[in-house]
Amino acid sequence: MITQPSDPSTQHSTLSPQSSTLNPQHSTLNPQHSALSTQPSAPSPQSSTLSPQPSDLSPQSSVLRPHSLLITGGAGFIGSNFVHYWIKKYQEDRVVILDALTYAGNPANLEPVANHPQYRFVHGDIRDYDLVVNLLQEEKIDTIVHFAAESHVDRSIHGPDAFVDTNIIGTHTLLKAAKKVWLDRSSEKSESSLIAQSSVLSPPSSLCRFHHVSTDEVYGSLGLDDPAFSETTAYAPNSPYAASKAGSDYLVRSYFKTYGLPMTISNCSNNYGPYQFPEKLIPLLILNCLAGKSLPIYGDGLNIRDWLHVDDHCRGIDLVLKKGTVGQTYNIGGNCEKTNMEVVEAICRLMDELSPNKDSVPYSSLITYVKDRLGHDRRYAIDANLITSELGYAPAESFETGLRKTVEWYLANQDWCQNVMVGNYREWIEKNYED
Ligand code: NAD
Ligand code: TDX
Repeated sequence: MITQPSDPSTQHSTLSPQSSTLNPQHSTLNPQHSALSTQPSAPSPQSSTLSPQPSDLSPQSSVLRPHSLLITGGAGFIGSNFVHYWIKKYQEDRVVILDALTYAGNPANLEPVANHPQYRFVHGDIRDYDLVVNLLQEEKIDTIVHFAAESHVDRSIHGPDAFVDTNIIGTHTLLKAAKKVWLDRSSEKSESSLIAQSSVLSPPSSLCRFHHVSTDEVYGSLGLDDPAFSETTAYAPNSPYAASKAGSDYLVRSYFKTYGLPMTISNCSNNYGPYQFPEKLIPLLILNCLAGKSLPIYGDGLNIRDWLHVDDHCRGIDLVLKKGTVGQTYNIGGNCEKTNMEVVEAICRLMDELSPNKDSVPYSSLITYVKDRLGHDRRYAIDANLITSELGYAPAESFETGLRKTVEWYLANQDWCQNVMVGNYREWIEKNYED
């Protein structure tokens, strides 16, 4: 059952477990794929650190060209930007979005691309194994880009359960489904017979990729003089959010090491850009400026984050999908460390310029120090040398250009802002800031 609805009210389909219709557009394999082999060699018995180790996984380079993508969490901030990015760049590819539309998921984020002929939205949960298996089969998915998660550190402090459920159980459900469709079937049949039957089966596993979108927070907190996080930095997650992402990373790694599921992981730094839910620092500050509300800065405001414009993150994932080494983790960063005070001051300056407050009082007068986040990590920094040297990655946006575009986007999209600052959002603000 494939839906190509034209109006938002019909965009969301749910799959029946029995669904088996195949999309005829994907009945042939791209000949470029036939040269690929991504099965790992036998895994080594021990690993020396907690984080995924390129050397003992025997990663294998390849050049892959996705054709049918399942994008989980595609109605959220980064996922929706990635959907926009992909549809614009690869117009012929099938793009299937699976999203449960939690408080953070918003169909409006996808409106600009919802009428694209290759777009399909499925309203469903990544923990629904039958749904995911059916989707992988029905759409002959060759690439899963897994964004769906509970993603806000402060919420994980108030209620960690949802983080374990979605980030760990949900990721594991996706892995099981991918193994079932891509690997268990492959082990029963030879590759050549699969290609012969490609009009009715999913692509062979050598053409498939499970890409897991993770975070730099799994590495813990740095001191001011510590070297930036590299792919071999030992994991030391400090919040329930970070621990749940670390758990999901380990599961993804284990499905490669144990079963040979072709995977890659990217651990990236703090994203910012359009469509970010205003519980996160940058949109929260912009919208509080507009509302004349205080700008809450936790602790002393000297915690450091590395800021990455979401378009640069999408470019990085694109490179990993197409050219990344199977079994490898890549750190993606913006090469842009800022204290939270530097961030709030930059936003206030931009707001003074682009939307001056009517009494011409500088927005910085709204800055208010509030009680610190529990377990607040002091500094994150990303060493992106691997993705730079191996895949040619470089961020295109500076913080100045990216932040200006972001402020402009929020100013130009007031309806979007008003529509998300209701219900759950108001309850959250009250709970987190007014306790
Ligand atoms: P987000 O909170 O904006 O969006 C998450 C999306 O996942 C929402 O659309 C939500 O509806 C969906 N979702 C949640 N639970 C689901 C479930 N059980 N089934 C299906 N869909 C579900 O998150 P984001 O900021 O876009 O982050 C995307 C990914 O990137 C996450 O995995 C996050 O850990 C990671 N990440 C984010 C950042 C950042 O700065 N935002 C940085 C590093 C890594
Ligand atoms: O009101 C606030 N005041 C404040 O001082 C908020 C919401 C945040 N902060 C601080 C906490 C952090 O030091 O700003 C910094 C950034 O906070 P968030 O926007 O909540 O991001 P962070 O906790 O760093 O996590 C983000 O980056 C890594 C994302 O939310 C994660 O999903 C991602 O994995």
